[in-house]
Amino acid sequence: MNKRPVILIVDDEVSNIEILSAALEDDYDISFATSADEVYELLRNVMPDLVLLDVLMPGTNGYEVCKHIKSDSLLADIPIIFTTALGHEGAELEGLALGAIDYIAKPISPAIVQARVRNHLELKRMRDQLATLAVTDALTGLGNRRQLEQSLARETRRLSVTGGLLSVIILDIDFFKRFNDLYGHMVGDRCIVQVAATLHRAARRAADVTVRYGGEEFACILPDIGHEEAMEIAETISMRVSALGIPHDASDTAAFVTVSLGVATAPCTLDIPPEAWINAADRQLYLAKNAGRNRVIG
Ligand code: GH3
Ligand code: MG
Ligand code: MG
Ligand code: MG
Repeated sequence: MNKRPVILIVDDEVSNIEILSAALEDDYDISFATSADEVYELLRNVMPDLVLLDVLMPGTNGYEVCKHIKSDSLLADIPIIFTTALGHEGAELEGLALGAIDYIAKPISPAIVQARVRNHLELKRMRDQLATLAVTDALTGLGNRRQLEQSLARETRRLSVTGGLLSVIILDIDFFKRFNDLYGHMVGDRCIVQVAATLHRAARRAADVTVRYGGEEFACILPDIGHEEAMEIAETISMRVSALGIPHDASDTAAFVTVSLGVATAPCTLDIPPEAWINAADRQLYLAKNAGRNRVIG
């Protein structure tokens, strides 16, 4: 069952909250706050899909709340609609300039609120879908190269603060051009999907990121994993791909599809660029290929 969207209503007047809730509660789960302090508290616990935000409140006003939400990278994508009795152009412009998506004048019309909320939630859903598609590989469902770059940048930054280790595994299918030539491109695609699924199962902690970053090349980003453990994961992947038993009569290494893997591990510091892990793992992969393929080097 799909979870109902959560709408956070912020208004210092309880009667306004009641009117807005009545208009929306049939379709959405409602959270509410009557002051900025309550909003900050709530945002940490509830991740609303949309915020209806009053401007005039005692203490911190709605504009300040909007700025706060927009400056927090975890919250910045939440659409904000101002609802206020300040019926002049300047007030509306200020709200929109701060990043609010819309502005509804009080007294509100329930039908208009329903329609605008529905439209903005639909736009948000499509934006989120697009953002996911932009980092997903269409053939395998793994992350793509853009995902690799984003995740590496994020994890190296995060681990620089905690002083953690980062391991990266790069994997390349052996003699895959010959495989395509012998069995055809469609069978080749199916082989890529099977290798991807094997990789995904082997690196499945929430923090692990697995991507297809080239035609038959994959990478695993393994935060807080040391070299020994990364080598074990790579060996497991190698064994499991062989165990798939995908016939490959044109391979020099075995009668079935095999892979070569390169592993690199280093503690994160701000002066090491993210691509250094890829370059290092790539060098190990190159050595694995030259040493005869179907092996892990790290
Ligand atoms: P090596 O053992 O040295 O890696 O040899 P290789 O033939 O696997 O390496 P190379 O990088 O020269 O060739 C990769 C081949 O992968 C080329 C192409 O035929 C195939 N390939 C790349 N992308 C795709 C894809 O999306 N689908 C299929 N079926 N094949 C692909
Ligand atoms: Mg008010
Ligand atoms: Mg290749
Ligand atoms: Mg290859």
